[in-house]
Amino acid sequence: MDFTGFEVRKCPPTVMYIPNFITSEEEQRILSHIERTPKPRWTQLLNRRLVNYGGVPHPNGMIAEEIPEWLQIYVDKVNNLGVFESQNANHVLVNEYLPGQGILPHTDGPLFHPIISTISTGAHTVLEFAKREDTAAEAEAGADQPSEMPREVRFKLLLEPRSLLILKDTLYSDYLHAISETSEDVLCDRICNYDLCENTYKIGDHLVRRSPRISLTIRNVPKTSKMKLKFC
Ligand SMILES: O=C(O)CCC(=O)C(=O)O
Repeated sequence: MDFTGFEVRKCPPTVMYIPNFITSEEEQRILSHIERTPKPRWTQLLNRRLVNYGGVPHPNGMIAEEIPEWLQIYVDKVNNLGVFESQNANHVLVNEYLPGQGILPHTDGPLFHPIISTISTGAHTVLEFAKREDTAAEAEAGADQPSEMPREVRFKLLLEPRSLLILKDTLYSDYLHAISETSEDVLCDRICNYDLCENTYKIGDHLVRRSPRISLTIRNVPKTSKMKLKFC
């Protein structure tokens, strides 16, 4: 796919934002599958809950598991765009955020091929970016080792429901991303993808109330292994 028209030009390379990547019917189907996810499948964190599909990424290699068909459809849809170049996505992280919840500044770290694709469903959010300090801790960081250091937010992206976001290059390697723990977002001039959004927004004191949001972060985990069964 030619992404030229979807590149967010006002931030460092490379961000692609595709509004309405999925239809409302597809969004509803995803939300109803997620709603039916058994409670024990969820990992409850302080500020969100999540489910891994495809396996749990690990430095020794992810033990690959089959992604359910209802979800594989969207992994294929992203793979078919050629997002992961010569690779294919093999992992989906489902995050659920209630109003007031978010994710601390982090990089996705070395367990993933350095390209992130995220489908947003349910509601919007605002993703914030800060420049990474060049510390060994941050170089090794992942979403499980976030940074609580106060940092200057350099720019933001408004992620509307049904959109696809792709992050790679300098933006993957040199920037932390985060979602503030707030119940409403201010549409400020640091949001740099208004021109690509589905809707027209008014910059100013306009506040947008958050509702529950489910994100599907679709990535490639290069190091995988098959489950070894040991018989004695
Ligand atoms: O929910 C999102 O859009 C971001 C998720 C994320 O950054 C992560 O899980 O590492």
